[in-house]
Amino acid sequence: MSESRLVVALDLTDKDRALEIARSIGRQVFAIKINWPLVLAGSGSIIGEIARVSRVVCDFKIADIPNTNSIIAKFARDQGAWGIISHSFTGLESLRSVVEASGDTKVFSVVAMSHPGSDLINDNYRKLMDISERAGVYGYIAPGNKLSDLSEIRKRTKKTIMSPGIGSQGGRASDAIKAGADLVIVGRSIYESADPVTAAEAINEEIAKAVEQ
Ligand code: U5P
Repeated sequence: MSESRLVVALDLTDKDRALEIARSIGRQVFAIKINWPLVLAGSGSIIGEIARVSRVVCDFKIADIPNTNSIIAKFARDQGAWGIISHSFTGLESLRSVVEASGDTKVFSVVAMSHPGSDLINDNYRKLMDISERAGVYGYIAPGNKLSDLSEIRKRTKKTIMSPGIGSQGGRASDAIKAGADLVIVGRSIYESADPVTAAEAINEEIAKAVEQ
């Protein structure tokens, strides 16, 4: 079977449960994404702990001045993060500081979001992609539940697109893949499930079928 395209978001504040899920699904997913809830519940060392069982994407949506951005990005890199998510609306200097401090850790910039009310960002994806290209990002975050935005962004880049908005936010993994996502992010539909391993497997199968079509 080809490699999974599933990135599981573990937005839990129960560190033990998060580690339990990470250890059980680590080998069947592309990566595990961690966000502020899990880091604030424990410490940044959770990045390294999860990195032992899976690639880790740090979804810190970095959005500050260049110096602060560099400190955050370097921390994630030093803990062993495979990827890091940054905002781009703060401008070229801020995003470039993330790219420079990340070293081999891959930087994904947010150019459109999945939630209601994200129009301010989504209406500006062209400008945000321009900033991101100049900063040298590795890939993009674009919504898997807003397929017209996702496919417009796909048309403008060959870079890796990672898409949230699947399951609890109404999107379908297969639709997001067909609209141009390379990787799909799924959180609650997996970590709130009674059986996260089976839930992740079902999404892997749905994606594999969509890729074959
Ligand atoms: N996320 C979004 N939408 C975005 C950018 C990031 O949902 O536009 C993140 C959320 O912060 C969460 C995950 O960590 O992706 C989606 O979780 P869920 O809705 O699948 O539970």
